[in-house]
Amino acid sequence: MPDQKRVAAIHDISCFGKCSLTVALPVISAMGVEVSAIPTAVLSTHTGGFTGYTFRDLTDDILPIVRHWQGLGLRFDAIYTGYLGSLRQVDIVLEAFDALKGEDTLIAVDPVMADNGRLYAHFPKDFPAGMRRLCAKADLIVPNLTEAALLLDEPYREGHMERQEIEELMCRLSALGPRRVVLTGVSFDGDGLGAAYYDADAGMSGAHLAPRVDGYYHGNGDLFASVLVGALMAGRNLPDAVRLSVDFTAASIRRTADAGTDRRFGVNFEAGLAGLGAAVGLS
Ligand code: PXL
Repeated sequence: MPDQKRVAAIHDISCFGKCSLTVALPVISAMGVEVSAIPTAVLSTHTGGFTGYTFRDLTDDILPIVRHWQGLGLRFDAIYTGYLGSLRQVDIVLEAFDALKGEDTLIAVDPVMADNGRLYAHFPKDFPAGMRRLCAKADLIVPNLTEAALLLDEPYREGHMERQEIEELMCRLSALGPRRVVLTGVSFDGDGLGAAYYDADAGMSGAHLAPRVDGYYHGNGDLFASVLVGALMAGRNLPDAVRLSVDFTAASIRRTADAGTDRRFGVNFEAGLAGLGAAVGLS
């Protein structure tokens, strides 16, 4: 048996509407990887399309959790961050990195803050600058195209891009600090949608696309990044992990579209979890 990997996942809990921790926990666990959770906020639903949701900010709870874990001598193979509850959490999460990371810990930052050209509700205008500081300390970042533009302080461009433009974009993102970049929501033509990857150390880049399903499905960025982190922890290399994440996310969206489920509720990934485990060698 390979040694048991352990991930610390730092995201919100949206009590309804599958995203963040309610996706990261089952998905990474299904890949045979242990996940511990640090909730950044608790909301009755996510903020994408619902109104009247509750929002409990847990900024002041993060470091006490981290210090307790530190006292227990816990070690993590990856620290994986997503939606933060406040700008102040950037510095707190940076402290958490220092407190919890070992020599080989993968720091994976999904700079969750925007999509379709717009910042999510609640985030102040200077949030992207905070996220940039967090990304600078990451080994791997997983932005979508809107987040990439905000991180680089460049205008967001809708639609398809040339392969070379995508590669240059990933190089500029890597120059912020992370050696590996996985960019989501990439398309080179009308039919395919997926992700591109860049590894500065290996001098390697590429992309994997799946057939496009029209419409915006909430939580699919969290699903993608969770599969990616789980696959890397399960020993897959970056191109294989990206391929698995694109295909799993696309299949989950397709299932949801076929069922006609409300797009705000999150995608049906549950039906694919056993296959995901099998894909990383679990029986
Ligand atoms: O899926 C990203 C996300 C996570 N958590 C919360 C959100 C969003 C996107 O809107 O609102 C609370």
